[in-house]
Amino acid sequence: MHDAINNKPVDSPEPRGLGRRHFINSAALAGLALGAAACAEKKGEAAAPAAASGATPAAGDHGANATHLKPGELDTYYGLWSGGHTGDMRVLGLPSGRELLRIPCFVPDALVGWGITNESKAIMGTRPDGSLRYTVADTHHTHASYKDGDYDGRYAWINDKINSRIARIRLDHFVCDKITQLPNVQGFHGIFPDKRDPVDPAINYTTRVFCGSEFGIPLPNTATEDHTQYRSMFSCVDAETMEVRWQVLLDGNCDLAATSYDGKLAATNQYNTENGARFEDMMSAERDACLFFNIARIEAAIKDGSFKTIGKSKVPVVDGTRAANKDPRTALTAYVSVPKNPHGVNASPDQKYFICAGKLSPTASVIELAKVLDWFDGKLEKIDDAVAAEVEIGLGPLHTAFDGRGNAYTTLFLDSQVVKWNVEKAIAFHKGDKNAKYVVDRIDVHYQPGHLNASQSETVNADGKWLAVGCKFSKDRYLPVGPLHAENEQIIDISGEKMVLKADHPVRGEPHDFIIFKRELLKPKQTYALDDFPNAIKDPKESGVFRQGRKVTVKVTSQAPTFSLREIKVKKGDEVTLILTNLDKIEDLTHGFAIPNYNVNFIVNPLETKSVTFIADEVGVFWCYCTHFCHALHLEMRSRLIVEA
Ligand code: K7E
Ligand code: CUA
Ligand code: CA
Repeated sequence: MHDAINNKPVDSPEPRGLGRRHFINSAALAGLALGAAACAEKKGEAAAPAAASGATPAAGDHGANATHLKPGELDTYYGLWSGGHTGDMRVLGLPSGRELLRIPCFVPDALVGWGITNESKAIMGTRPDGSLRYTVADTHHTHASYKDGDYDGRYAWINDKINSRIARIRLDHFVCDKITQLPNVQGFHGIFPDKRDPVDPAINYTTRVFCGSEFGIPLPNTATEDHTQYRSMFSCVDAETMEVRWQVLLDGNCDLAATSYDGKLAATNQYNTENGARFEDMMSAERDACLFFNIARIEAAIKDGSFKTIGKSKVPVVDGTRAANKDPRTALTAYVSVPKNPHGVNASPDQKYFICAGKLSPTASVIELAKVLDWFDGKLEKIDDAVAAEVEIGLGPLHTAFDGRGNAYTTLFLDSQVVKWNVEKAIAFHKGDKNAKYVVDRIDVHYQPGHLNASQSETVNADGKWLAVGCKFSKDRYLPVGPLHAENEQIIDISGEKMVLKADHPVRGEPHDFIIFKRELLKPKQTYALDDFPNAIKDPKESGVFRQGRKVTVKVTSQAPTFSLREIKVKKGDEVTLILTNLDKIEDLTHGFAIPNYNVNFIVNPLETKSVTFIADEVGVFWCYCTHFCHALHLEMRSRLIVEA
């Protein structure tokens, strides 16, 4: 074991309360007595390369496998990262690991004025008094839209686990354009877009996004303590309208989600299939499930009217519980048995398998998708015969990535390692070939990794070049900055047989899921078009202060280094809506607009229009100024708001 934490006795008093570190390690130790012994032997072969390669690239590290790019050199991959409970999405360049942008979606962002402007508030959702409905979020998973098995650069989605929301990001402007709250769901966790339609071959791109939910709740939600009435649901969101199309009632709690390349199957790893409400009860069963959804059948059942609705929601809900789906010929769902409390489920790029990681079991399960379809067709007697392998890989397996050469890379949370293993060899070993050496390599990471992903990993074009790992603990890797440590993201070269650790990057808490893909797949726009905004002020001559009773509309444009209005006069008590269009068309010429004491600041990018609404309740002169450096006379770029008594 790498650190004392893992050796802590399960029952030792935990002065800091039930921290996540204690939770995961003690839970795992409780469930792992056997596996731990088995894996201890394998540790001997572990990870010399990590220690040897270290975290600092050697001097002269350059060329195709360099992570340190020279000044002005561009990255070759984009990465879309969930921010964690900062509630936003991060955009990285890879392999450098440089953070290029944070895209606000669920929570306010002071840089761009997300949550301040009317346009962003309309997307985020407000209470009747105009205040934001939510200001916290916990983003875990981000995935992008597919076409023909690879990303098509249209959209990405990201989840908010706290308030059960899913946000869509437009990948042309890198902005959030829609947010949907899932009804009757708590602990919304895994998401995955479908890769094509299960029925219509012409639809070879994403039209649905699947959403798991982790916490069972009473349906409809009432204050009952009887946890036998608590259920989770799996939801399908329309990729275009962002409306919830349907939901499936389940046994157990969803963790991650995966989709097949043929569009026919989606799956979530289910833990707590015993439906316990308390910690101990959630781990009482030795086995849980990878739960498969037959998408075509679910949608046919809804078309036939075989559904109910729950509470105020109009979303059709079908019954996906075990008891209701015993007959394979009519089943909407199939529960494939996997060891207790599984976590990640990932689709291999050869399109054949879903890999389930054991979390509390030191194993990975390989499920063959063709066999799951056979079961639904009545051609496979036992659904568990779809399991092609269940092999030991190490302690605390969470998430799996792929290199397109038949190898899988799984994070081992407790071992603080990434293990590289060969899927076909694991299958051979499971079938009885005890000479099949399926573990190819192990590498130490620092420390306790959650998600990992490889370049193009979950696409048909997995290219096996780079692997990034989101470590939850950095401990000694950075200068100490008080009790809150940076998280540690590490970049590993996986182009060879052995993994090579290339770089450490500190990151603000906290990393979860991400994807890495070739930069050619995106065509970002550098400016807006005036017509993108119905309220655009197309000519500075249209500027002015327009009054309708107590409602005042202020129309302003910006062109470096001036705003079109030098003075804006309103009266105390007016409801002021200020619309600002940036008429500068040049790339990277962004202005800001701040109003002292009125809690207003937002930016307008080239040809972008935004608006804010506030009550002018304080009399006086307020220097509105440009907050975003735009010009040599940026500091002079001002306008006076004069609020008269
Ligand atoms: Cu493993 Cu929420 Cu994807 Cu984080 S989950 S690590
Ligand atoms: Cu305009 Cu700074
Ligand atoms: Ca941490």
